[in-house]
Amino acid sequence: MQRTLIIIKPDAVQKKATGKILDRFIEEGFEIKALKMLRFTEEQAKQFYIVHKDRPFYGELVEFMTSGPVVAAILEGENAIQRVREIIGPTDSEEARKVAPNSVRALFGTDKGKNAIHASDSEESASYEIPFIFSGLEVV
Ligand code: RTP
Ligand code: MG
Repeated sequence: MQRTLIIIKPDAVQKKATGKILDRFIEEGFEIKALKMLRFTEEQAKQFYIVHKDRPFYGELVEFMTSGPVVAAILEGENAIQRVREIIGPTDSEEARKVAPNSVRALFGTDKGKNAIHASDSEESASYEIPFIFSGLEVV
């Protein structure tokens, strides 16, 4: 069993897609081990995405992630990190609609910035991101 972090991004929360996205992961067999809505401060969003600090899109990403509430969850399942990445699809929602039309980003995202959902991409990122968002008391 493995745990991964997802964040339903401001665009998808605004579109009222939260329930549909969570339901998709439940139907795919994952168990929700923690769940909450929050709004990132600029400092928190910068720290969460610190690996991208030198990328040209960093400022835009921080602005987007602080633009409204998000919904974060810990999902548990067999090979969860890789399987969840497959279910969310490629970073760019426009590309996702071509190559993975049933993926979460194809269904609910707009483009390569506003792409509906984040998911940890490795064990290393999951072990940074999970305790960044959830305290031990919040995990069942
Ligand atoms: P995430 O971390 O959010 O799960 O996305 P990812 O692994 O698929 O993509 P990553 O390369 O880690 O990029 C993080 C987020 O930055 C925004 N982005 N914008 N405008 C752009 O060129 C661009 N590229 C990336 C997206 O919101 C992306 O999910
Ligand atoms: Mg990433």
